[in-house]
Amino acid sequence: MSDLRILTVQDISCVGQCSLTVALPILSACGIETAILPSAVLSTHTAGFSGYTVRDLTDDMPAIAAHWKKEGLAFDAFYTGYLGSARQIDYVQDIFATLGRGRALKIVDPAMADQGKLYPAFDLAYVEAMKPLCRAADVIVPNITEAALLTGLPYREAYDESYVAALLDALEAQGIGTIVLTGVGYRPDETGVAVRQGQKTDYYPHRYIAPGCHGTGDVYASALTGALLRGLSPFEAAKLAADFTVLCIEKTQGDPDHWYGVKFEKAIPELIQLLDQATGASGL
Ligand code: PXL
Repeated sequence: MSDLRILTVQDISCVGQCSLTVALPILSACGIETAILPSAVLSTHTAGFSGYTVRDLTDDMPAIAAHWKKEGLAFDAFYTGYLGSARQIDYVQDIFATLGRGRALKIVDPAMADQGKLYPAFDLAYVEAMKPLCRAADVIVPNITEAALLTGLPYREAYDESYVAALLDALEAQGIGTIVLTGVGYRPDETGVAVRQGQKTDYYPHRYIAPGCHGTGDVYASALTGALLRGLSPFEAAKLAADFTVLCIEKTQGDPDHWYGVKFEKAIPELIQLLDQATGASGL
C-alpha cells in the first residue's frame, strides 16, 4: 500500500472520546499518516458535561497553514469534523484549495447537530457556512438532522424511504458526489447507512443498540475515512465503518459510568482485521 498523508481538522475535546482523540488513533490504526489541525480545545465535549472550557483556535489557522505552505507540506486527503466557528470554515476551504497533493480526497463530516437539534455551540449562520464546505467535498457524512439542516427540508423522527431519497436528492443536487447518510433506520431494532453516488442509493442496515450513544458519529466517520484511503469503495467503506461502530458500542454496553463515549480502543484489533480482510492485505 502506498503511504498516504491525511490532514484532519476538528477539535480536541481533552476528555470525552470524540473528535481528534478518536480520529487520530483510528486513522493511525488504518495505517494512514495523520496530521492534525485542532479547531478548538475544550476540556470535554459539549454533550452531557456542563461548565466545559473552550479555546477557539480560528486565529491560529492562517499562520499554521502559511507555515506548512512555506515548508512545501501537502496532503493526499482531508477529513473535517467539529469546527470551531463559521469563520474557521473559510480557512478550511482555503486549506482544501491550496494544501492538497494530487487529487486530494476531501471528506467532510458536517458535525453540528443530532436528534433534531444543533449542538450548543452552533447556530443557523454556522449551518450556512457549512454548506459551501460540503459542496467542496468529495464525500460528506451527515446524519439525518444535519442532512435536513443542509437541505432546508424538515427534520423528521419518523420517516420512510421517500424522505431519505428526498434528502439524498437535495444533497446531490448541490453537486456533492458521494453522500454517506448515517442513522437511517426503517424498523425499531435497526439503523443503517444509505450511500448515494451517481444517482444510485445503496443501503446497509445494521443492529440498533442504544439510543444516543455519544461519539459514535466520530468513530464512524474516522473508520469510513480510513477505509476509503485504504482503497475501499464508498459503500464497502460505509459497511466496514458500520460493523466497526457496532462492535465499539457492544464493547461499551453494560458500563453506566461510560456514558460519554464508546470504548473504540477495545475494537482496534478487529478494525485492523476487517481492513486486512477487505483489502486482501496481511498486516500493514
Ligand atoms: O462528536 C461530535 C462532537 C465533537 N466535538 C465536540 C462536541 C461534539 C458533540 O457534541 O461537543 C466538542
